[in-house]
Amino acid sequence: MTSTKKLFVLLCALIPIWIVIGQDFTPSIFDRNNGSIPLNSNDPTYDVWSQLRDPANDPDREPGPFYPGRLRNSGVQTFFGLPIAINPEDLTAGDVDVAILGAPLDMGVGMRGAAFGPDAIRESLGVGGGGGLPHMHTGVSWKRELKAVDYGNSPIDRFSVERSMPPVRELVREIASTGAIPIVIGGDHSLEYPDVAGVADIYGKENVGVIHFDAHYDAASEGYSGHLISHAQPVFRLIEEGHVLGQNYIQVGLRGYWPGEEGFEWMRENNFRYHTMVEIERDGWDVVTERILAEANDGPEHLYISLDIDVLDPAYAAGTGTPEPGGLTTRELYPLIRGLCTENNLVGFELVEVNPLVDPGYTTVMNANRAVQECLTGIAMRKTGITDGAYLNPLTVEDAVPDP
Ligand SMILES: [Mn+2]
Repeated sequence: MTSTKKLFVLLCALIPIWIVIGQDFTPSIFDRNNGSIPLNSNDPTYDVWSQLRDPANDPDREPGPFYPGRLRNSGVQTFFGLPIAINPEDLTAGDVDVAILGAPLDMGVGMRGAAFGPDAIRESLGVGGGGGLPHMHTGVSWKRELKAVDYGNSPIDRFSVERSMPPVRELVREIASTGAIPIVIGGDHSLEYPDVAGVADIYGKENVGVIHFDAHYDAASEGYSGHLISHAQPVFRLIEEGHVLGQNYIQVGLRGYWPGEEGFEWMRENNFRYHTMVEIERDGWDVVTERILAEANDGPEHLYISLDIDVLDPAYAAGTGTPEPGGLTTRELYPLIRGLCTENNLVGFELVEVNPLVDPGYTTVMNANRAVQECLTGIAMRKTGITDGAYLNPLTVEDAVPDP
């Protein structure tokens, strides 16, 4: 063998060794035990906003809300038959009090359907209030008192809850920056994270208190099911990131089997105030209502309400992703929502977890529609100068029925 051939054979023998030495032993994303799929922020589709159409060739129009209908209940369907606004200039020009934003996101609940929530609420126009007649309990017509608009839907990345958070937060912030109250119609409860953070972006971290109606506490940590955000986690993120102080976080309606001991300990460590159905069973709804109204007044001057429809008993709201028996009735929930929205400086409201696909009786959509209108009525009462959340219409009760 020539020396050249010997060298060649030696080199060939070394190749497998080089291959082994040259291997990168950092965990692969497909590694069974160490896998992770980090978000690729360099991906051209990462930013949902970048996929929006170019409005450069749209016809010029004066800023301000506009009606998409021809006659009432015809044309393009909007929330409660309201006019449309699509940018902050419209809100400012129209001196808008309330802008209702749809957020069709349901990957965070792990069940298809809540993404149909916004359009189901738009289509449920017939559930009273649409025509602007006064609310019988209060004599106030929110449609006459408030300038409210449909702000369209948020862009959503249907394959990623994480990627959908920034556009929702930006739109909520945009509405709040004009002084209008954002009302977000979900969508699943992941939305509470961008909704409350977007409001806190305007009013300041720790300057907003939250009343959270829910059967569940939704404060699972970052490690929950390996996800960073889902409908089980928004509260944890809001507290850990410092948007809301625990002592200003008030929960209503907890029941069933979640959280367990660990979750209650976390809430206590963070000075949460919570009202379980156990407390309501022991002390009665009226007593607990008084406590909640008092606590709402004992906190920051700005209040946000998060309404997970599953706080209602499934008899009233079976059309939801995680129903839990033993909940509130509509007759308990409505006056409290109305009272909170009347007595407090409300800076945001969300309705989440309505799933029309499992709502065959239409019950959930109907009751959810009315819950939003109870809040709108409260905001309108406040605007007309009524400060008592328990105020009732003299025409329908005080003058007609003698005091007991
Ligand atoms: Mn929830």
